[in-house]
Amino acid sequence: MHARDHFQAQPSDIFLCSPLKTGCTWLKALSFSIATRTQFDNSTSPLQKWVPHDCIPFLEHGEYSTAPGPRIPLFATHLQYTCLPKSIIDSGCKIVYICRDPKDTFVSMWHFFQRITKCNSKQELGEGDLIPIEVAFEFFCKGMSYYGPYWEHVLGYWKASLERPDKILFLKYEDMKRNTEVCVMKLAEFFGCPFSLEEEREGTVQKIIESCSFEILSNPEVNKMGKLVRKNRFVENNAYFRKGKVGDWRNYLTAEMGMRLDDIMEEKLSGSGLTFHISPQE
Ligand code: PAP
Repeated sequence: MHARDHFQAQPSDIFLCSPLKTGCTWLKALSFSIATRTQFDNSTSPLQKWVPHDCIPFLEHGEYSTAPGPRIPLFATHLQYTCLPKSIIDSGCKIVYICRDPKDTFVSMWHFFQRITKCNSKQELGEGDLIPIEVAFEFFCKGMSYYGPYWEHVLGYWKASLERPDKILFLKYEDMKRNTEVCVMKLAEFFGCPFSLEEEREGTVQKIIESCSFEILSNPEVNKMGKLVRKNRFVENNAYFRKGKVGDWRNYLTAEMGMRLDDIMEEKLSGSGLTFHISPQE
């Protein structure tokens, strides 16, 4: 509501949108590196001292006016498409959306909530500990989830991307894992700053991919030891870097739970052309 009432998008602004836990941190790091590649190299990159969430601020909580990172026309949000501030659509801003297999998304979210701690709480346990995974799974399947039901979130952006493919780039975490290079090239083109032949020859694309890989990105001190404080809660930055794997849900959900969520998604997405079929090898 704050962003809706106060945020005024400029036509050149680009928005990175996602449900929770679908690869936003990674997408922010890649996008930031692509957009600022002529200003910074690996050693001078603000990603060395700021967590990606501080390099590209969220619209939520009005963070865009207080984020410590350098000012670039990139913003992020977890809001559903229909909840975006009107000026983003009216100004014809570009949007990159990333989503993920809902089973892995749910498992990632469940873990993450256990890492959220109240600032003045003496409790060692995070709030998520209060909810067993089976109970949380029921909520997720019923659509009770942060930023709304998962299927509504993806469908809103999916339909908009079909209507305005020049303005909305729709990505999946699994595709980005499988072929990061193609996604990075697509992102650069979409941002309006494609890689030149010289940059390709010099390996700029590979350098960006490498610097944003799970292993490297999770390594700077700020991402190992830093904290993100939000109102009366905080999260250690290393909670944004758990495993970064496709198919980790198998370690936490039964096959039946997996099938149930697949069935729900199939029903909710039917006729849309969007699917989340992931091959077992992944
Ligand atoms: P957010 O919604 O709180 O911003 P987000 O970054 O979207 O979280 O998702 C976090 C997931 O991305 C984590 O997945 P996991 O719990 O299944 O491990 C996190 O590990 C993963 N992730 C973070 N950085 C990277 C990266 N560089 N490459 C691949 N995956 C990553």
